[in-house]
Amino acid sequence: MFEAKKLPTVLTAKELLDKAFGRASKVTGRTKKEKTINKLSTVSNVLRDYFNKIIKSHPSYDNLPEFYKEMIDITVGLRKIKKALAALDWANSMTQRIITRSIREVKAGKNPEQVLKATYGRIASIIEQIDPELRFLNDLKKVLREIPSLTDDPTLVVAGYPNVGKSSFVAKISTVKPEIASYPFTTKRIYVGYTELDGIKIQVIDTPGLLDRPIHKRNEIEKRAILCLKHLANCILFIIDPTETCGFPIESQLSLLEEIKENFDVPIVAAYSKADMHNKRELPAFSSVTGEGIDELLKIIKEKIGIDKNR
Ligand SMILES: Nc1nc2c(ncn2[C@@H]2O[C@H](COP(=O)(O)OP(=O)(O)OP(=O)(O)O)[C@@H](O)[C@H]2O)c(=O)[nH]1
Ligand SMILES: [Mg+2]
Repeated sequence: MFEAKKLPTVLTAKELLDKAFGRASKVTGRTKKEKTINKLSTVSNVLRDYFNKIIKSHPSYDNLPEFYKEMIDITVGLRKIKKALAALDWANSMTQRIITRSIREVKAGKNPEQVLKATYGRIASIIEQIDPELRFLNDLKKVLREIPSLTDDPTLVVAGYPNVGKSSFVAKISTVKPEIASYPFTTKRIYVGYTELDGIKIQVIDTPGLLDRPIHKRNEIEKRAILCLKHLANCILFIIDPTETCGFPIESQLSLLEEIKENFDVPIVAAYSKADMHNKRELPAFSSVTGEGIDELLKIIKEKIGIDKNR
């Protein structure tokens, strides 16, 4: 699985030049000519190793799971990342070509000091040209780190209006304390819990702010974020609070359910929450307070997730 944590910090143009020229300044040689050649080789090695390290540290974005691809695209743009990496690749081959040519000139008898000065100047100008890309790649690391790390386990997405009892349900069924991550592009948080059904690990995701209001009223970014749950969900649990203590009439809750049905083609299980407060049983009803109905609900979910496991 892709781990943004493993991406290295990216130096700015100035820092990278300081690193390369600094290393070269410590190099010696028996003659001026030899010393210059050694310095140029050092700069060449430092830059080549550096660029290769950064470029290799990135995954093949096209091959990432759809969820991540979509998340990254919404957040920073895949094209922008590819362009930045291509710029580094360009700077890498340009600087290598310049240094190779300069070494040849020194070997052929050109004034070593003049060649070194001119070469440093040209290298600096190339590296400075890609300063925005270097900075972008460094910021990217911070942004990508915020994307929730999810597993490939069968996934249940929990939906429903605010206060219907989504988080209580996730907390109730989780064998470990749910992890909290945030979507990088909003202040919205995502809660990821795990439970086990007959030995199968199930990832349970609570997405406050996403599937808790009419989709058609959302802005474009939110719509894309909602749709990106498509790549993730094997099943959606839609929680309805028939007591309306959540503050939303049951009609609104049902029409959101309809909308989610139209937008997602995964199995959807609708259930009543807060079963300790009412006697409605047209749908599976559960209580996160008393635990009533939870096992039965999980059984239904397990069957539904099982149907769609081969994605
Ligand atoms: N009596 C009773 N109260 C519940 C139950 N589940 C949740 N609640 C209460 O309902 C309120 C909302 O529960 P949450 O789990 O935070 O609801 P939520 O859907 O996650 O809400 P948002 O995160 O705001 O969307 C809280 O005050 C809970 O204590 C239940 O099974 N029975
Ligand atoms: Mg919640």
